[in-house]
Amino acid sequence: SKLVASPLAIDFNMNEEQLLGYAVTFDGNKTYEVVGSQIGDWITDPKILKFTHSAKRYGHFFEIDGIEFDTELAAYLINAGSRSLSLGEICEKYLGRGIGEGGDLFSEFDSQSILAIWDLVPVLKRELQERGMNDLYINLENPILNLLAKMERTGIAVDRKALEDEASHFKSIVAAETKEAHSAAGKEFNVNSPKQLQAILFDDLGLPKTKKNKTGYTTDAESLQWLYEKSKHPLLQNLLRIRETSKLLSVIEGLVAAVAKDGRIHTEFQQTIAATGRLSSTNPNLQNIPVRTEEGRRLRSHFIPQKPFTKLMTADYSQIELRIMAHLSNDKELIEAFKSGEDLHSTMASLVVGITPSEVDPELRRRIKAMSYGLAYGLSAFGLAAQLDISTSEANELMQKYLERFGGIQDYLKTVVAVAKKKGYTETMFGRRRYLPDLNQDNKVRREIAERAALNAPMQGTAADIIKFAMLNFETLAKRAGIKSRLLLQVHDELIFEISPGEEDDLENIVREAMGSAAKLAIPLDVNIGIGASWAEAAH
Ligand code: DCT
Ligand code: MG
Repeated sequence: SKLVASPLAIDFNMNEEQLLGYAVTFDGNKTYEVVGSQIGDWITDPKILKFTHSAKRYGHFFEIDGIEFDTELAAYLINAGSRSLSLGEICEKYLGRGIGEGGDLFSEFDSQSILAIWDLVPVLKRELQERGMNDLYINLENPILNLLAKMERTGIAVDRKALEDEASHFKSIVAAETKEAHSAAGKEFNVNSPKQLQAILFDDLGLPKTKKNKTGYTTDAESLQWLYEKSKHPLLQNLLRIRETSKLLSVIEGLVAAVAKDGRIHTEFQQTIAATGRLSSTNPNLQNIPVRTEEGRRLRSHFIPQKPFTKLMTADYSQIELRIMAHLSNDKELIEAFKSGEDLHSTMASLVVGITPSEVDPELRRRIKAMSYGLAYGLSAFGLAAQLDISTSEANELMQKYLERFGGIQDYLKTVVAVAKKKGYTETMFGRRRYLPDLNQDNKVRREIAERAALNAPMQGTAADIIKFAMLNFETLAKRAGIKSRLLLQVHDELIFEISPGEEDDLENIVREAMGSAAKLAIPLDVNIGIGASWAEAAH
């Protein structure tokens, strides 16, 4: 360690799983290249400050500490909508020079990369500073990079055998349904071929035509559902079940393939993809396992604790986007509705229609709830109409009434778009920006998409910021308390923990504190916690 000067810029060369070497510079002039899979203890020394590019990609495999600045992460924060975050692209953009063509670590190219990282640091720091995002970078995104890498290395245990059994189970359903589909159609055909499907449905069976597309008429799941309701032809039931089951099957196969030697799945969290600031999960995607279906819950039951850990805990924020909407819009009625402690959606529905909450029927509650989330997520009147199965004019009318009643929300949403148009970007409570150049587009379709993005980016983005702060709070509090229980996953507004024997109560207190204190809103953040022998059992 003593021989390594700080700060240093470092770049790694890896194959699938092994480090092949690395390059460093201590001054931006001279570069040092080292071959081999060994690095000294200094790589985990937090006092040896490092400049990196895309450090989490490496942190997925081995521990790196002391990352002071990551050029990919900073470039993402500066312009979260950018798809061009490779070192070459940001080097072109901010330094006006290239880093050469390909080559491995030990060529000219890589001394250029390492020098590019070094030179980019002050430039990107200035860009962050100018946008007022220094604190967000230092206090949130940079520490989250390290935490996500640690969570990825930890992974989550699964019952591989049970997942394999699920795969066989769903395979046999697909096979049986395919057989039935063939007999319903009166001949064998490839159920996955849109072309053959079109011939059977529209030519052979003469069923009503769906929407036109490039190859004829669409056969997507939604159209098949429509066609089933229209015709009640049994073939469509088989086809729909095949679609649903195949999707689940591919999720399961993805999970099975991802089980590592340690019996755990190590997803990769994408920190620099979503323009809102949300995380996504890939290889495999653990954020898209169906939540609401019986089958989805069964898949979650195969995510389990591994010795010496004994249970899993899930903790999620309830209605976080709506709480943020209440806070940002400062709508008195919405804040009251939250504070009244009665059922939020019924209370809101009663206010919109002018009846008492107890008079609100489930359908009205559902509509108002969809309305609220629609606003928070940037759904159009058209999308709302489709979701509620009502006409667009009915949806518009509902939205009108809703916004009249919650005038603060209406004012807020108008202001958000107007301000974003003027500034060119939206901001979260914590200063995360999203640039939306299309807000000043002449093209109406593109402009309206940008307007909806402007509406929901502050709410979704603030929710993303808050849960990230909660994760960091947890790390601090858990370390201070000396507990061994650990954070495994983040699924949007939910965190999943693995519990060390005897720590249930301590963990619950820490998690409540960490999540509850992540932001000060006009109404408190509400956290639900569940404990169980699997992810499904821990859900609530
Ligand atoms: N959701 C959505 N649009 C809807 C309904 C739900 O986007 N029409 C999303 C956002 C919240 C998340 O799903 C969880 O859904 P619920 O638990 O149904 O929401 P809730 O506000 O907790 O309502 P409830 O009191 O009915 O559980
Ligand atoms: Mg709920």
